[in-house]
Amino acid sequence: MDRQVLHSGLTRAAVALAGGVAAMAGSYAVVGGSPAFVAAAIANTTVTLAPGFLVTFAITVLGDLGSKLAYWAGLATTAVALGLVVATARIAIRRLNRPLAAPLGVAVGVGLAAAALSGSAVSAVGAAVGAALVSTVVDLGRTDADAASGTTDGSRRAVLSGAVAVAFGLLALGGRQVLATDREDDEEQVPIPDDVAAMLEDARAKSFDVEFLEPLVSDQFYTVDIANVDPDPAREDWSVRIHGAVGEETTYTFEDIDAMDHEHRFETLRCVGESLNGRKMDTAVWTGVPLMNLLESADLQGEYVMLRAADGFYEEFPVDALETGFVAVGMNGRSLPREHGAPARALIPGHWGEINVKWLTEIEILDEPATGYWEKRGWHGTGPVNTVAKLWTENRLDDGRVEVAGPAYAGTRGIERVEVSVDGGSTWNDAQLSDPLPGDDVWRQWVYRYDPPDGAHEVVVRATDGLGTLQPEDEQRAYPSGPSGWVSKTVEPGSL
Ligand SMILES: Nc1nc2c(c(=O)[nH]1)N[C@H]1C(S)=C(S)[C@@H](COP(=O)(O)O)O[C@H]1N2
Ligand SMILES: [Mo]
Repeated sequence: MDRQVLHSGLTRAAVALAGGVAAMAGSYAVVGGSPAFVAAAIANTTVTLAPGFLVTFAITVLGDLGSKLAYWAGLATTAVALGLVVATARIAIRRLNRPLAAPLGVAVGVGLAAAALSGSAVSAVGAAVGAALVSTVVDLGRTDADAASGTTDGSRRAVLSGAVAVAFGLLALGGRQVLATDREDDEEQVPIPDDVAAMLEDARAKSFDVEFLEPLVSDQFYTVDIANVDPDPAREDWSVRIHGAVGEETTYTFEDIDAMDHEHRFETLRCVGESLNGRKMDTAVWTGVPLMNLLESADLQGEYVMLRAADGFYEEFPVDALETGFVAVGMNGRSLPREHGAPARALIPGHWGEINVKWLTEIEILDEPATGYWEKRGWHGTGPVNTVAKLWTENRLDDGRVEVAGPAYAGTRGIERVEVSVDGGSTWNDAQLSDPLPGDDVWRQWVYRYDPPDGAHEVVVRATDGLGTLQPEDEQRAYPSGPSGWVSKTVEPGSL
């Protein structure tokens, strides 16, 4: 191929891609990482359309990296798609030979495409401005010499468009950051209610004084989402509809729920897809109303329930589990954070995390069993959690002893005992347990301190639940029914 043609083709592609990136940045600047972000639809589709085995592989093997990869793939696809729109608009408009035609054409083309992708006019305007900016600067950068010779310095224009896109992108990110910090500051101004503050203090007092051990109310609560960009429904627009096999269909707005009596509960969540000694298990103080208060007047006539959410997630389970369920609107004394399901989520005590549906929109009562989002993909994550004692922390104490510690959790069965072996499982010793927090579905901490043998040795931990059942030793991977087995770790006292 003619080098000149190849060269100008590459330049065009670079300008188009820079336009696509700037369009994304423009959209992000005005709507942030909300569902109206122009890349949200494509990023979320990658997960929804991916085959079940691939999603399972991503969750169990890649973990959080998997969802990051999916998000970046979504961003890249969006940049290329919008870049194609930029390129098409520029080629179509060039023939007009009017100075304002190119940016206007790009703005209209990208604006329409972005509106279709995001369903948001504001987001589309942001995208249009970004793409048009790149297009304009690149055309202004065409020097008189270029014009006179009829050629353009392709590399220079490619670099110029890239620089504009990057500069604009940084500006957009910076602007968002400032806005986000302002909002956090506002949130921190609101005092935590006294009764929640007392519960948080209780948890702090009952947490072991073990260095590097996460306290009984988690510092960092894990998140698991099917969407790369979470829903962000406004409170005023939110409602939950109770329908299906019911005598009386009802809908509650946020205001309705806000007006009801609120309770505060300690509750632990654990994801069925986590690794045996993983970190997708956490505890918070949740504020909300018992689900039964909402269902009272509905007259339930079916045996099963399907909870549905604003992100397209849905999970089914036996209706009995609703009896102790909760609709949470607050977490640790603040309003429920977006990533945990704002404005309202379900909490179903003792069950795996997945049926604790976030961004709850529907409670549908069913006559017949149905299949939930993860069950369609092969998981069995709607039942009670497995018993586990985790080994999260190993410390060397000043007196030479070794201190091992972690959380233990068995859902509503509770934890009665945790034993530790420091000789690979031959002999067992009772660990000390933290005083139980009030609540029917809360983890406890365990700690064990011992004089270590010389050199590396195998520490094994096992829990007994409140029914007196010892945690099974048999090791099972997370897929499909949640991890099980005794956690064990090689401890080398010399390296602690
Ligand atoms: N709407 C919705 N609810 C959801 C999910 C989701 O992707 N969408 N993930 C579920 C899973 S798999 C888990 S483990 C828990 C995690 O809750 P968290 O993100 O607040 O920790 O939420 C559950 N509820
Ligand atoms: Mo989960």
